[in-house]
Amino acid sequence: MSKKHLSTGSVPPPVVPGKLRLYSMRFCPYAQRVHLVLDTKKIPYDVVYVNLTDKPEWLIEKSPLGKVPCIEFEDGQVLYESLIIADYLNEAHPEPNLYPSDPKAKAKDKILIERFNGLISLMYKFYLSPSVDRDMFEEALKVLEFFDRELVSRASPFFGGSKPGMVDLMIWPWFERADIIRIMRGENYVIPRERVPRIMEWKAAMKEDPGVKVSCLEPEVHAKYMKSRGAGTPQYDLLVQ
Ligand SMILES: N[C@@H](CCC(=O)N[C@@H](CS)C(=O)NCC(=O)O)C(=O)O
Repeated sequence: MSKKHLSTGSVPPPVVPGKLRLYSMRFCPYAQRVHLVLDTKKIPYDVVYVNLTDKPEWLIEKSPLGKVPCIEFEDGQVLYESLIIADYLNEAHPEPNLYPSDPKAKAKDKILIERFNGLISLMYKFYLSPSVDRDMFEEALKVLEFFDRELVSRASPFFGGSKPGMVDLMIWPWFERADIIRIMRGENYVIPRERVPRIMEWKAAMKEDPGVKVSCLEPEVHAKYMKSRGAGTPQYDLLVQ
């Protein structure tokens, strides 16, 4: 999986017959959402990692917003936007179904994914903004407590039941990166276990899931990348030998 990120002046590698192609960046949490769905469903795919600072000229032809993730089919058609790709993959490759079969329960899962967006924008401030404070941390903890209560009411190890479902996979990349805040900001920013005990159990269970393990990286690695990004020189190839 440790492949160099292609940059300006590169040519896109030839398509691999029988495989979907995913344009990705090793540290992009949105791209990881798509990796998680592909790996959970064991869909064969080929990854092309892209340098998002010195973007290849061809990226815009594949991904009209110049972002990852983007998937490309053998006939050249593309899809972009992580949640739309994830939903497409779940419909086109129905096993295992990552949503509840009941339409109302499915809609509720989508509401949870939507509500998580508030936490995503807060987390980026913790990674990259020079001014953060305890009030912001408290705001983030309140969102975590909401998710903790939701897990309690579902009375299952995962939001998806006995196995990770779409909610689990769509929010996981930010939990994998949660400790970046402690590493970069210090012990004042440790998530208190007693405030979100079910989330902590869930986090440990997610780390052990076979589909999650494929893309999972340790928080220290994520922090190293995030520091390089904060310094204006993102080390996309941090894991390339
Ligand atoms: N809403 C998009 C967000 C994707 C996104 O922001 N990707 C970042 C990398 S983590 C990107 O490609 N940034 C390059 C840019 O904005 O030029 C999704 O859910 O797929």
